[in-house]
Amino acid sequence: MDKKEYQRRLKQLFREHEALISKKNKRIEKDYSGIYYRYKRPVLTAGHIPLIWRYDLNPETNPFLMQRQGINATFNAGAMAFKGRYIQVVRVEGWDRKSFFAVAESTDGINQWRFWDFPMSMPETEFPDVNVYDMRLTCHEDGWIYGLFCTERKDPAAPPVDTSSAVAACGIARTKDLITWERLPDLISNSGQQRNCVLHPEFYRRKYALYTRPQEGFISVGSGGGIGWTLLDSMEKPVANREVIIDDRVYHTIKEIKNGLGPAPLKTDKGWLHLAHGVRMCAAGLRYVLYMFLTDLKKPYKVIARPGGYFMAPEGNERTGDVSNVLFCNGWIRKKNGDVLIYYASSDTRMHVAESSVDRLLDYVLNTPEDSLRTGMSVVQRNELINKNLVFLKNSGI
Ligand code: M1P
Repeated sequence: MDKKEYQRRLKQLFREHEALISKKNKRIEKDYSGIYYRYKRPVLTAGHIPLIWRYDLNPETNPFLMQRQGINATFNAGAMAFKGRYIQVVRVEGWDRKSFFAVAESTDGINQWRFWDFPMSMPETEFPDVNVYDMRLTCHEDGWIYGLFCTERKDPAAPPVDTSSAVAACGIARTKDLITWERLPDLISNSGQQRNCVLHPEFYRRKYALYTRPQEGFISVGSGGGIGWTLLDSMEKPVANREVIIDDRVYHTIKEIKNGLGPAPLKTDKGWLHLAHGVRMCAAGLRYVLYMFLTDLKKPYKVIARPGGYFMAPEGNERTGDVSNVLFCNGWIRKKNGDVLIYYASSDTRMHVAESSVDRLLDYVLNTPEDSLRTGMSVVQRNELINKNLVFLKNSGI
């Protein structure tokens, strides 16, 4: 490539990148559900990653202006408000399949998400992580910001021919500035593996409380599964002696195969609002959808409202990607005015935002009927709604 062409291509790359980041998002008003609004464009994609993370920009060492270290996907982000900004701690996956964390920020939580200058340098434990992903952020009342994430390593018990078996554990780190992280030991628990662990923001009886997801295998939860609750004496020596399942998987529901908590729960005057993902099997493979539940304010492990079915499922372009038919959420932000921004990933590929509010979400969890667990009762539930509406329409004269 001659010098002129190189310059032209380089300028074009920067122009396109800036155009992508600057483009304003638009709320989708069509098909009003009353529960939340989706936004039209993904908020973070592989294309949002700074060019200097991907290209070698020097024509001497990169005469074809190639992407030297490409990015495959940006997904499963933790989220929080921080110093007046909206923050996502994004799972960024390179072409080499390794995920790492990177902070992106926006001034309004919807538009113009930009990555900080460098990806996060997460310290390792004495057993280096092979892969890390899906950070849940918790601003704990002890003053630290904790990041709990999955750390994955090759299964040491696997025979040499088995080059894919892995062990998932809960990695733990804390920070005050989202730049420098103190790595703490991985969670020790009695279940074989752990993923989707989330730290509760408040102490419970002077202990740290953790939502877990005990699992036997790396993909299959085996006889484990469900969202668990455990108490830890300390975060420096995190040992989960006893896990109690507070939200189990259930036959012929959206969480038949497995489930896992999403972001840290939001405290409201009616209870703790939880967002989670549920997985079922179908001919197309695993299908991941989001669902919600409410737990008691004083006993955060006690589920007091359990709306049936899914809260959000993949739609349109969200349905396809690296792992298709997946919605996953591990970050949301409550704004001062009570609005809630829900950051969700589609098909392990990109990040989106949906907008709701604490009032709407409470109305949703408190007034959506529970899963009746069988067809006959499901029709009864729907007939109740239809009859109520017929009476209302007749009396209101609409
Ligand atoms: O590929 C879908 C998701 O699969 C896993 O989630 P879970 O442990 O609940 O099955 C994780 O690898 C997650 O990152 C991924 O999005």
